[in-house]
Amino acid sequence: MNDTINHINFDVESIRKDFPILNREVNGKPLVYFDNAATSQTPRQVIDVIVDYYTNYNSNIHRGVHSLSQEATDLYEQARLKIQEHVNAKYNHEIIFTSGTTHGINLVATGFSSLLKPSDEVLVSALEHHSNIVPWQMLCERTGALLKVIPMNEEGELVIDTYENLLSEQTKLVFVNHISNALGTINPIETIIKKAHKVGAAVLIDGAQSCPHIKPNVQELDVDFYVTSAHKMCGPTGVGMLYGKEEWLRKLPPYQGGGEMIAEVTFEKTTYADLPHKFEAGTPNIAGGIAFGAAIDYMNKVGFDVIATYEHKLLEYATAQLLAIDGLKIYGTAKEKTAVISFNIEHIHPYDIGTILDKMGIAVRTGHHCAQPIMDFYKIPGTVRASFAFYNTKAEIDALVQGVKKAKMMLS
Ligand code: C6P
Repeated sequence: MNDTINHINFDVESIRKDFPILNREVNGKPLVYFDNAATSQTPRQVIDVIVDYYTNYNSNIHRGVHSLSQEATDLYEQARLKIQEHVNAKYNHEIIFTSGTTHGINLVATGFSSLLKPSDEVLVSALEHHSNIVPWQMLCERTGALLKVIPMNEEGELVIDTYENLLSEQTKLVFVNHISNALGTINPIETIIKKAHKVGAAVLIDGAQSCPHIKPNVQELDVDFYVTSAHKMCGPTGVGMLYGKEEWLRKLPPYQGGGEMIAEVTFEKTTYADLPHKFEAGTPNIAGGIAFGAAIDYMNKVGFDVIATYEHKLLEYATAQLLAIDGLKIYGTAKEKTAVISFNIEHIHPYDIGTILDKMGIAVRTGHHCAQPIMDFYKIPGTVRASFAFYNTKAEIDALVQGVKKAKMMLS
């Protein structure tokens, strides 16, 4: 049956059949999974790829002349090409496999240690996840560079006028997320990148929350670094990617030393492998990398345009329904936002609401969402966060709204 939420003709029931976990019950109730911003669910098509790897060609890559190793290497490198195509990178060697967004950011932040001096400045946005704050603070501690913050407003949008004033010839790096995990705000990264480049600063975009909803075009954006995690977009945990412009990846030193990242090793001197292997020391998450490619295939088959339109309808519907609950406040009301609703109910702790919802089989995240500065801005300990994906339904939102009403009654 099609979900005709506001006349969108999207066969969500057929999509849901791809996700085995959506059939399970939690606490005796059908699972309603609204914690997609933490990690998305995995379709059978991706699970099968992982099972196939361990069943049929489990072996190390780039090392063996034997057939299994070559099969695994071919499929792993095909996955790199899928990621390249997905983000429209110019070269496949600009795609570095990582263990996820956090790894990608740390790789770049560590690499900049030798490129910054104490008079340099780096800009971070007020809307960042801790992963896009702490590595840069550590970089500033190492180099003496100054960390400045692009402020946010009450709606959860960045204040671009102030950003412009913060930029100067001292600014060497700007790092902003494409979409805020805590509020769902879509940041104006095109403008942010253009303005940073005018003063000669490089830009890293944290795409952990954008890749499930938007196909980024790194060449059109002219972004220097773009990072994401496969597990936010129907792929497995423990794998992700760093896109870096070739010139930057050549400039940065290797992040880790080890096997496969070298050209030649003697006790006197080691020379490094060319890109992308210079940044890929050790045995990677091979099944994960191949499954990352399968997840991209799956999402492309569903279609990013359809996903964005459908999820937006879910967002509009859920926002209206939740706002009708007396005392409920939504944090993050940006004009441009994805399907994330962060909310609180007057005088009730978010954790208590989350716990009661769980008893009803409804999974949401509660707390600061690894974005404590945002919670400090609103002077709250945390929020309840419901984050939607294209396999969620209007009926599930109705269940959430009923659940929140019940939780409010029990806790007031
Ligand atoms: N946010 C959330 O519940 P990793 O853990 O490396 O895959 O992703 C880190 C990360 C970085 N940036 C943003 C914007 C993110 O949302 C996340 C992960 C999850 O919001 C888990 S904390």
